[in-house]
Amino acid sequence: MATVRRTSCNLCEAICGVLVTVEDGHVTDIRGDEADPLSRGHICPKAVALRDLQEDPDRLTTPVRRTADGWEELGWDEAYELVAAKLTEIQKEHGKNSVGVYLGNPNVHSLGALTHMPTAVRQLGTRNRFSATSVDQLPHMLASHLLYGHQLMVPVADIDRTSYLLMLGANPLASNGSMMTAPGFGRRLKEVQKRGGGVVVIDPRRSETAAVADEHHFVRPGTDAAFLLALIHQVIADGHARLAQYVDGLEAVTEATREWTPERAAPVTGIDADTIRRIAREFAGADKAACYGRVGVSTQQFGAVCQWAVQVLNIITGNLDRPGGTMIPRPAVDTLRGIGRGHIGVWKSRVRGLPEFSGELPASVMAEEILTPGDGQIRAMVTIAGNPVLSTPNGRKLDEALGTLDFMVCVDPYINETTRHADVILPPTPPLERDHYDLAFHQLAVRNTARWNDAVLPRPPEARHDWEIFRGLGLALLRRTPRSRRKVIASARLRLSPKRVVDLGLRIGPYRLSVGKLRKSRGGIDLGPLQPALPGALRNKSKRIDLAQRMILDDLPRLSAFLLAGRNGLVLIGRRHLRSNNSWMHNSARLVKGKPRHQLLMNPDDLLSRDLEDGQLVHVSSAAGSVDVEVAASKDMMPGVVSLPHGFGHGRPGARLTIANQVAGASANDVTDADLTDTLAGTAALNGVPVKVTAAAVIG
Ligand SMILES: Nc1nc2c(c(=O)[nH]1)N[C@H]1C(S)=C(S)[C@@H](COP(=O)(O)OP(=O)(O)OC[C@H]3O[C@@H](n4cnc5c(=O)[nH]c(N)nc54)[C@H](O)[C@@H]3O)O[C@H]1N2
Ligand SMILES: Nc1nc2c(c(=O)[nH]1)N[C@H]1C(S)=C(S)[C@@H](COP(=O)(O)OP(=O)(O)OC[C@H]3O[C@@H](n4cnc5c(=O)[nH]c(N)nc54)[C@H](O)[C@@H]3O)O[C@H]1N2
Ligand code: SF4
Ligand SMILES: [Mo]
Repeated sequence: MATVRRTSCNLCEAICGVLVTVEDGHVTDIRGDEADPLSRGHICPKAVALRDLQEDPDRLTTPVRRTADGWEELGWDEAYELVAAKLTEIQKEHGKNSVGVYLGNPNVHSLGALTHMPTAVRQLGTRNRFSATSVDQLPHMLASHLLYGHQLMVPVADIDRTSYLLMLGANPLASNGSMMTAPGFGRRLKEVQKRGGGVVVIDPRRSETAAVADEHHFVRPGTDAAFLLALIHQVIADGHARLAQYVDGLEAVTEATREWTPERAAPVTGIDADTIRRIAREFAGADKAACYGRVGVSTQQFGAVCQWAVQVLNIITGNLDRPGGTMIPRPAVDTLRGIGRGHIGVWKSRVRGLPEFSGELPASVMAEEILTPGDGQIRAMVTIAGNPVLSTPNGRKLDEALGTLDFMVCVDPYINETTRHADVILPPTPPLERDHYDLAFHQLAVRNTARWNDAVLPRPPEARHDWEIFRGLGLALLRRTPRSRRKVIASARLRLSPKRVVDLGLRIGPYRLSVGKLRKSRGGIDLGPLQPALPGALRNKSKRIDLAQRMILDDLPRLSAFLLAGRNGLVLIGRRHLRSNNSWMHNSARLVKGKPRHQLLMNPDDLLSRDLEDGQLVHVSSAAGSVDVEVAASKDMMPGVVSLPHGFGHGRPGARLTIANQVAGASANDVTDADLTDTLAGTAALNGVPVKVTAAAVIG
């Protein structure tokens, strides 16, 4: 008999409500849930892959251990004991920091990981913690920490009410939006236009989003900071800056941006001065405007300056905290409460001296921390929901480094490019077998809503949820530590179920909800549009916003020097595709079907001047490494810029994934350079990597 169950897709930040049809224990259909107050029926092709994940023969369901004769299954309790014993032994001999941890992207999409993983990881007490944050949204978090007193208080563009949206380095038509939960982003953009509003996209590639915008301007990768500073300069010069009474520091910003004129920005960015001036005036003049910058302006050498400047532009034009501008969501569980306000530079990485941010070191230093001998060298790694061999810069070097470890454990359902180095792999249940409440993305959503989802399918008896794995591992580690109050609290935390944690959070949250109340609602509860919340919601002690952040202003001379040095050759940037999800799910044939999309995109003039032809195999090389990949001519590329998607380039020996042809190709991160970072906070500069492109050598 067929039953239809409600849940949400957690594959990206849009958290769409979906209806899943189950017949005889198998999923037979997945569609959008019209009753969902946030997603209103929207889904994308990735949702069908939820079903493929469920039935995927490549997916592990029980722990495995590496032996001389290959992978061997083992029991859960045995696995926890083995892992805890090994990690404790290595730490006893070489110190706490000898164990490194990488936390990958899917952790933020899993309720059980968010409720239980931090407690388990804390038991390791290591400073060598890394995560996808430093190859992603770190600059947003730094800007929020500095300006609003909390790393996760990130204002979102109020897209449903705005009349002018300026987007830099974001392609929501492929990504479905990020650091901004707005399911059906494309439809919401159209609604902006229907209301008579304008959408302006700044991107070195005429992306899918640029194609539907009212205006698109190419920008030289990594130079957006000059564009944004010029906008700020112009708004101030025109006398259009209007500050809320709780904002300070305009004088210092005026002074710091005095020289950053549109005329100065024009030659370096490639956007002419009149256009910059016009955009500044339209932005300041719009009755409601929002500036939003995403991955393209975060994972570059001046990501922190960019994200600060995005905020400053919104603040000085009076758009922060007003409907149609940028606003701070108020989710039913106050996620910020349980998470620290953030800190930077409290310690530095051992080898290169890059700063920690909120307890994590930049992923760019991971390989060198494993490979460089000495006190504090990493000898064992724990990876949780991450595939850093494909996802972090200079992945080849990391790949080699992982091969030298004394021990590695991965919490991951697949044997892939990274986990093939593991000694033990602990696979969690797939999304449809788990309960879900979205702790992360309601905090970034363009409308306040709340939804609890019971698991659609039962967990098979031999499988474990991720939170059960963290409980098992955490308790096994705790058994090896002396008695303390801290230990008692940690054990108690690990024993609570995620449902209990969410229920408590809902009850003490701003709307006094409960799991029971949410369960009774069809598709979730609508808590209404975003509401003004400042200055009350600010988490810094002064309850004021200081625009003049020393750390950022002191970084401007580095920006000047970078721009002055100029660049002649090609630079590499990244991209995403709708039918591809970071470094995984490429074994879902239904998801990745269609035309190949692994190619290096290059402007036809750049091909011509190098005597290269559309479709041929080319050699792409940087200071860090090289790949051979097919090139595709594309007029959508800015001259001088080439683009490769990340997460491709599977098929390393030992990985056990049935990858479809469409995602063959090469890993962009075999070319990106771990030495190229935004030194201010250590974010990887994955965009704007200087490269050479030549014909690939013909073998044979
Ligand atoms: N060149 C370049 N590199 C990039 C980017 C780019 O734009 N360009 N983008 C960066 C960004 S924004 C990010 S977020 C990172 C992402 O990079 P990662 O942090 O590596 O995350 P994913 O690529 O999503 O890898 C997912 C891993 O988690 C496993 N997994 C999937 N679901 C679960 C689960 O529920 N539980 C557990 N335990 N494991 C699971 C998968 O098998 C896979 O190994 O890549 C970054 N790398
Ligand atoms: N289908 C799908 N959806 C996803 C993902 C996925 O892999 N597949 N990944 C998810 C993750 S982890 C994230 S973080 C989000 C990211 O979501 P987005 O930020 O929307 O990411 P992208 O689609 O990579 O878009 C980045 C854009 O920045 C441009 N760009 C590159 N360099 C520069 C630059 O220097 N300046 C400017 N102005 N632009 C630049 C690129 O051309 C590209 O169009 O997407 C999420 N959603
Ligand atoms: S946009 Fe697609 S992948 Fe993202 S949550 Fe919705 S259905 Fe899932
Ligand atoms: Mo990301």
